[in-house]
Amino acid sequence: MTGPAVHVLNGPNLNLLGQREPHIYGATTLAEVEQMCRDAAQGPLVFAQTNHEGVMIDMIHAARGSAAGIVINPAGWTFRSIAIVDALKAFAGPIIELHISNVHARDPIYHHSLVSPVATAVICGLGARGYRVAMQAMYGLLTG
Ligand code: CA2
Repeated sequence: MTGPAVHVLNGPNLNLLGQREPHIYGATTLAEVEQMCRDAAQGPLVFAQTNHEGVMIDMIHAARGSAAGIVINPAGWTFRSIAIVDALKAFAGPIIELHISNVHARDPIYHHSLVSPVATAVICGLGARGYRVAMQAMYGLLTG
């Protein structure tokens, strides 16, 4: 484990992944997503989920000291939280915003992300495998 550290941060309700609404979010659980990320990791990996906005802000601040890059699924905060956006602005490394579903094919309330302007890249609509793609993309960004 000599590569750069990556933090994969997941927002509200994603603990329910694989247990509810599989027609939208698929059948893969968050534990399986974590394993997928660990299998793809080329260095230290922090994988976390929280339903609490302040906890997520603390996690983003913690990443400032220890992560080379952040993959974040901000879930419902994507469309609402200036505080999450402000925290991400203070992170110097690459940020990949990830959504399991294709948010643009959904209801208009999911169309305008506040996070995208501060993200390096955005991945959506690939289902849980988007996390694997995000991990590969992140190492590409970090190692050139
Ligand atoms: O597609 C995504 O990954 C989302 O970030 C998921 C969020 C939604 O607000 C975003 O617009 C798109 C919702 C996460 C809810 O997760 C659940 C998972 C399983 C069952 C119920 C909710």
